Amino acid sequence: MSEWKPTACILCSINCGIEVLTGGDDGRQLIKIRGDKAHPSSRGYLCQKASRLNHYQNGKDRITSPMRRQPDGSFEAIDWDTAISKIAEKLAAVRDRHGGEKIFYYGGGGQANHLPGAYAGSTLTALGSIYRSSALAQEKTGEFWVQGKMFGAPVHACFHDAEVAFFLGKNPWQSHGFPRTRNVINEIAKDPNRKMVVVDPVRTETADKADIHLQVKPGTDAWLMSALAATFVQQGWVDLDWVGRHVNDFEEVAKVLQSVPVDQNCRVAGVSPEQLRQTAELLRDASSVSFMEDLGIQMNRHSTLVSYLNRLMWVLTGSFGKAGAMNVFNPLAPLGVQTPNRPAFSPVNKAKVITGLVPCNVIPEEILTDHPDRYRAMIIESANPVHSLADTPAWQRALARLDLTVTIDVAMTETARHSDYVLPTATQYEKWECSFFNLEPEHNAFHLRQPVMEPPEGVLGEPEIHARLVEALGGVPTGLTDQLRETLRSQGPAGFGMAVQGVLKENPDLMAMLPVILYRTLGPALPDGAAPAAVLWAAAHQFAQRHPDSMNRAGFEGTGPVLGEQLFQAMLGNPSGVVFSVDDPESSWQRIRTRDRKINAAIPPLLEELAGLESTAAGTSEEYPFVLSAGERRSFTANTIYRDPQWRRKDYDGAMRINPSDADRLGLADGGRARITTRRGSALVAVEFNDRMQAGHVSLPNGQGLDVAMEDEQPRRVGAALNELTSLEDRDWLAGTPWHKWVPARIDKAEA
Ligand SMILES: Nc1nc2c(c(=O)[nH]1)N[C@H]1C(S)=C(S)[C@@H](COP(=O)(O)OP(=O)(O)OC[C@H]3O[C@@H](n4cnc5c(=O)[nH]c(N)nc54)[C@H](O)[C@@H]3O)O[C@H]1N2
Ligand SMILES: Nc1nc2c(c(=O)[nH]1)N[C@H]1C(S)=C(S)[C@@H](COP(=O)(O)OP(=O)(O)OC[C@H]3O[C@@H](n4cnc5c(=O)[nH]c(N)nc54)[C@H](O)[C@@H]3O)O[C@H]1N2
Ligand code: SF4
Ligand SMILES: [Mo]
Repeated sequence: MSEWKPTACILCSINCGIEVLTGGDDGRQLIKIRGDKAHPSSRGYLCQKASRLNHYQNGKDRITSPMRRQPDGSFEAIDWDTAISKIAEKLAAVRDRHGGEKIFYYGGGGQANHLPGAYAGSTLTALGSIYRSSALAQEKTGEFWVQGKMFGAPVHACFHDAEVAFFLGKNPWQSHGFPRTRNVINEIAKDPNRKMVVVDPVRTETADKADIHLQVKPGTDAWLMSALAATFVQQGWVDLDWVGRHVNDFEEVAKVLQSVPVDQNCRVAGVSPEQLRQTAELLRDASSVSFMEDLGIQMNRHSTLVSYLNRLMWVLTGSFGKAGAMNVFNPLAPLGVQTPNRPAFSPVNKAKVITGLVPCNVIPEEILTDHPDRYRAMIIESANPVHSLADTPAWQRALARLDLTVTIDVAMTETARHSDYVLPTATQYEKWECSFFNLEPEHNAFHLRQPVMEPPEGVLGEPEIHARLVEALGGVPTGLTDQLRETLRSQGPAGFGMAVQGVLKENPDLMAMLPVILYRTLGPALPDGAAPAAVLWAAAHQFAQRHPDSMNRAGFEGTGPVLGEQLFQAMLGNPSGVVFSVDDPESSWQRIRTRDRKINAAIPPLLEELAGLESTAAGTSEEYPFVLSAGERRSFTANTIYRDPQWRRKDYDGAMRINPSDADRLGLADGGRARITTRRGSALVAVEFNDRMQAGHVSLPNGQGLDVAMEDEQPRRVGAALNELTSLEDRDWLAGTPWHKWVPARIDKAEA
């Protein structure tokens, strides 16, 4: 008899706890899904997307054997030993001929599977690879850069007890972004003492619930947000005593804001000065404000500047280090692959590498060149860059140019089809997995998920793939793992811990190999096949060392290795997740990592960009009169995790939304077709009349237009593949993040 098994939804960064019933003819279907009330942060909450997870688990493009591309472009199935030895041999050849730094790594984890990234560090170190990237470098790196300069620590909102919630280019009703999102939004909307502000050109579902909707013109947030910030300075509303105690170099910022032409900027942004003033007064009078920005500004013009202006608003309203405001959180482990060597710039374009990530838009340029430092090989894991990153044709050309591309995925994706080798891995319901999206300042929870079924024959988990690659590359000294396994057997965890420390002390270079070493030593000794969790042993001990007080408040007792061991055991023993860190908001002031624990307000290059804003914003042209938002989160989008379009209950074709007045003028029919053309490409799209859109602005949903195998047919495409319409060069000057929300476009009636 089947029983409810705890796991998580893997469709967005919130990773709500779920319980599933497995069954069906082969016993491998997720036949029922419900929210897990025992999950510490989601507490039973789910949105409409989770009930369809069987479309991921039993997706049509699933692969269950390593595949090698033949000269004619078709794929042959090969066995694992051949795959690992050939791949290791070819990667080693690139390393020996051109240098390991020519081997690029992309991915490492999607919305919920972050263990691959933790193990990949070992493989990359064995190869001497140092350049890498992930989807974060096409959305969050500008934000990370500003965050680092101003706070030196990660900060997140506390919406559950904020008096005012401020959403900037973010539609949390659809995209989520904090636990139990819709419940929290509804609570704020219902409470007469709490308010919500939304900055969005579209009247979104979130805007429907807001007290103030600043319906900005697309791409003009820099003007709007600088006018908002300037109002505080020009009206003398800044609490100078607070600023004096907590902020460095405020005068430099105030000087620039003093000369911002507020009314003129309002005109550029299409927002009335009265509404701006009303917003400023609301923020001024609030006891606490929590802010959240997202793709609406991060994939747009002046994106890093707007991330900065957002943070200046935290400063101007005193919204840091208190309940309901912005606060520092303690991540369990850093996101992404960690290796010792972190370059500051990319090798060819000298693009800024932020938090270890090369800007996604730069990568193809650094392959499609004759520069001697170009990348020569690529390992892609848990990501579909050919489809998901700007300029799909450039990515296809780039992968063709490489000596070798290896992709690790559950499915035959658009990227896999352009790879030399494809390694099939277990789905997230077939293996131990976890996410490091643990971003809560007050009660931070971690969820180690157990498999709910065995993987099919022929696939391996990523930790095993990396261990085999490392071994084939000779990355771990022979005998070391045997020796450590023996120590663990004879001396238990404490003796093992000391032995590991001894090994690392003697040979610090082995630090990056630790994940694979732990997987092969501690791993087999863990109960229920939990070997993939072995790397978390190190994460738990490191966390306990850094944040013993936060752990004590979360109910863990003691200090040092005892505390670390307790945390690791708590992860293994709580299949619905565990709270590992509890902090009060005021302690944010002790946890920011700037010189003197004050916020650094001045970022000179961004103040310069601000001072240089023109009196008009970049506009569209006669040739391309519309602004296309290329990638909107809707009720039935989930990146490319669900490949089969059948999962969608609504919006099967992923329609282009257009204001009815524009549509009428162009002679389009609701439910009909249109052709959309950008400087880069063109696509046929379904048309949806939608008065939530302002005139001149159209949107297409993200993650559509996949080439999916449909029952014995050739791959068939449903919806538009957006990145055939986007360009590499349309990107932020500082962070290199793309302007997907601001793509000039032309729309024509499609001939039937
Ligand atoms: N349903 C669903 N949820 C998801 C995902 C999914 O695919 N589907 N993906 C997840 C991922 S990976 C991410 S990164 C998040 C992203 O989550 P969000 O950033 O919230 O999602 P988007 O819909 O891409 O963009 C947010 C808003 O930006 C607005 N916008 C467009 N142009 C502008 C502009 O010029 N200025 C301003 N201020 N706003 C503008 C859009 O109208 C939109 O409402 O969602 C996550 N959650
Ligand atoms: N134009 C435009 N482009 C966009 C966006 C946009 O708004 N507009 N949004 C962007 C954003 S914010 C993001 S985050 C990216 C997302 O784009 P990607 O980084 O490509 O991520 P996903 O679409 O989530 O797909 C992840 C891949 O992981 C695979 N996978 C699933 N489970 C596992 C597993 O357990 N192991 C392995 N190895 N693989 C697995 C899936 O099959 C899929 O191929 O798209 C970006 N692209
Ligand atoms: S997609 Fe919905 S159910 Fe799934 S994790 Fe995100 S909010 Fe939760
Ligand atoms: Mo994302």
